[in-house]
Amino acid sequence: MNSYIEQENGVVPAVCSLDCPDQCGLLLHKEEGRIVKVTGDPEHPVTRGNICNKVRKMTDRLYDPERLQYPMRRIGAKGERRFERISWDEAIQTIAERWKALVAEHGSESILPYSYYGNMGNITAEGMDRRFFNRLGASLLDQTICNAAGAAGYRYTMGGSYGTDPETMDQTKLFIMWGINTVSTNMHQVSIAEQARKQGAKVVVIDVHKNQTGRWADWFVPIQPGTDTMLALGIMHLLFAEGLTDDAFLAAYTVGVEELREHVKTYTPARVSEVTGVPEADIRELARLYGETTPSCIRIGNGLQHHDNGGMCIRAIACLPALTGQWQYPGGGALKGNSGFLAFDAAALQRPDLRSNPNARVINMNQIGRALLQAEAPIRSMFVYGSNPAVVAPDSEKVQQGLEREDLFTVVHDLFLTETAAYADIVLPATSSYENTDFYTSYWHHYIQLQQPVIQPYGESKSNTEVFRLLARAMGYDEPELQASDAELIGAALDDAPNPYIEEVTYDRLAERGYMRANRSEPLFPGKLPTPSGKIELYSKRMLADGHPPLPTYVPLPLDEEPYPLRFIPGPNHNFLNSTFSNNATHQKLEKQPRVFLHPADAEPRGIASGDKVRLWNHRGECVLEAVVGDQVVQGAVVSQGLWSAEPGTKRLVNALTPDRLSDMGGGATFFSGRVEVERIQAP
Ligand SMILES: Nc1nc2c(c(=O)[nH]1)N[C@H]1C(S)=C(S)[C@@H](COP(=O)(O)OP(=O)(O)OC[C@H]3O[C@@H](n4cnc5c(=O)[nH]c(N)nc54)[C@H](O)[C@@H]3O)O[C@H]1N2
Ligand SMILES: Nc1nc2c(c(=O)[nH]1)N[C@H]1C(S)=C(S)[C@@H](COP(=O)(O)OP(=O)(O)OC[C@H]3O[C@@H](n4cnc5c(=O)[nH]c(N)nc54)[C@H](O)[C@@H]3O)O[C@H]1N2
Ligand code: SF4
Ligand SMILES: [Mo]
Repeated sequence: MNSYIEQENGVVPAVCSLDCPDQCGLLLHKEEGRIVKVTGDPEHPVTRGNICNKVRKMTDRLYDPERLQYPMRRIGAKGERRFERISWDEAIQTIAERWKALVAEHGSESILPYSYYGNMGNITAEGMDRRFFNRLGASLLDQTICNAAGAAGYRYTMGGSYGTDPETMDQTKLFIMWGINTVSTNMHQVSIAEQARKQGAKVVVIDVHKNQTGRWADWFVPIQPGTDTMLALGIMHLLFAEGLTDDAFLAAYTVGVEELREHVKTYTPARVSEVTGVPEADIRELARLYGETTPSCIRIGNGLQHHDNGGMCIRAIACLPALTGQWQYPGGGALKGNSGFLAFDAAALQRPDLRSNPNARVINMNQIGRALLQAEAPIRSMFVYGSNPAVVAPDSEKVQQGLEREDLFTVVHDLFLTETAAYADIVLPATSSYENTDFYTSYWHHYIQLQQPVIQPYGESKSNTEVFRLLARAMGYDEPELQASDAELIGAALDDAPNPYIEEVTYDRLAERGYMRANRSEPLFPGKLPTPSGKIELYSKRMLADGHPPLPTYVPLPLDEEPYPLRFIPGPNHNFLNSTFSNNATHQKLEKQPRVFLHPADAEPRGIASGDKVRLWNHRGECVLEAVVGDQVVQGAVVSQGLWSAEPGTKRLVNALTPDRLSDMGGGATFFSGRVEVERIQAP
């Protein structure tokens, strides 16, 4: 099994471990035991040898001189970045002793794991760690930072994370890229659309910002932030009014069509135009184009759901393909995510039955700042891995205050001394995904891939699974489940998974073949959806029971707690992956500067011109960026790109400004619903 590691030279297969829908097949080129080049694997059926620029430059991150090599203990003040080297034994003993004392004195809930998908490997991100923290009885983390609102909204309509298979989209005739910056965030969706374009397909992009994706579109539709539900309802109104619906499909596969038909009568083009800023004629043209083109596919992005009304927005858009019966056609439908097809046996992997504290409290990760500052039953220790909350979590001033607490015992396991690790008491070095065994399930295409170790662990670094095995031993937990090997963990997740789409997938077969496809991916129809009715729910009783309007309904964004004039949309950028790469010189150089885009009508009254340094602020914090003035962004919104590293002396943490309110559904984040003021500052 260790053959790739032992191979000093040559080219070996791998999978990209980053939190990106494409989940590319890679080739790692080795010389003298080191990876010297990363390219795409032309054999991968979907990604076909093309990879993004940031991962082509991955070796600069893997072998960055700043990469952590050994465990460390803090010797300066929190945040000061002064540490000294310690042994693994000492690190693990220190953590175990501290945790034993906390459990005895304050209960196991005083300990909180904080993690996300810095490495998408399933046993790394949600495997042995879950077993360990279940046994410990720690507080649970609700992992809501990415797609919780949208997943909940889509589930009300469709029952689960099931969408169009990208491999059928060469047949698609109309793509609507809705709130997604595909060119940067899902590049193979662009390649597939390009293929379809050669057969005459059209691409529409609906966004608040005409970024690289908007510029690539055949038709760019600018829209006011947070008003997309209104546009979806306006399209529904016109589809019904103009007889463009597929009534046979609606009768067979949906519930609530008559209620919806009646409900959308009030969403007239005039009303929709007033709210969205999309001209009436464009709304009519868009509805007609959508109603008359088959197959069409809506690629639903994350931009929509990072708003207070984001769950409902995805819920509403997910109704559209049903109205024109798109699910019947290869290449038709919508794609928010496809993780349902590759769902593995999470209970067998994570073992919730090991929970020593079945009633452990749940902390929403979007409110980690608040949670760390709460006086009642305080969190006394936090273990952070696969995430960088000091940069990525909303309302970062609060997060920082929490991390500064002298009485908080913080452990960070990462490849780098991140902004979060700067506050740690103990820092543990993590292996990269190319040093580990794991299995990867895309949330966009239909392939499962196995990663086997390709290089030796860097310095003294260890994988997540190994760290939790060590901690289990040091805590005195003798359950054999806490010492399971990586192969056993993968087997538990896959071998008897209760998911018909992967019934053939086992660890052994995967090890033999490298990757495997979900064995049935298309027959959403005719078939039974995992909704209460088994059909697409245009009207949802479950929503009513959960306190939501049962039909898609437009709810305006709140003004924010304080009435600042501009809506701030701080999304990701092209060359970083969330905050990953933001600390690597190569990738920083590719992005040059953190910038903010303003409409001339917002910039001129403030005396702001392109190139000016500007200060953005609100009641939560401030941030200094370089202005770009132009009508590529809608009036009233300011857009930044990238979660830049918070190097000492800089003020470029965009999350200093973002709200930690939760969205309408799923406890999701509202990164894009905050408001700010902007002013020009003189260059120093
Ligand atoms: N290069 C790169 N790729 C990535 C990532 C990365 O950081 N860098 N991150 C990965 C992760 S974890 C995720 S979740 C995805 C996210 O990638 P996407 O799904 O593309 O989501 P975002 O980039 O957050 O937002 C997409 C677009 O929504 C727009 N938007 C914001 N508010 C609204 C609105 O109210 N209405 C409309 N119509 N548009 C709006 C923004 O301007 C932006 O262009 O990308 C993944 N891929
Ligand atoms: N303003 C704003 N904020 C956002 C977003 C936005 O669009 N705007 N997007 C949000 C979204 S969609 C997401 S998904 C989150 C993502 O937020 P995070 O999940 O925190 O993602 P990263 O910033 O990439 O940090 C991942 C960390 O994991 C580390 N890591 C990688 N592999 C391993 C491993 O094997 N083991 C361990 N222990 N560590 C590892 C990396 O070095 C890196 O420091 O950010 C959210 N924050
Ligand atoms: S980040 Fe995305 S596009 Fe780039 S190599 Fe990884 S999976 Fe492919
Ligand atoms: Mo995400």
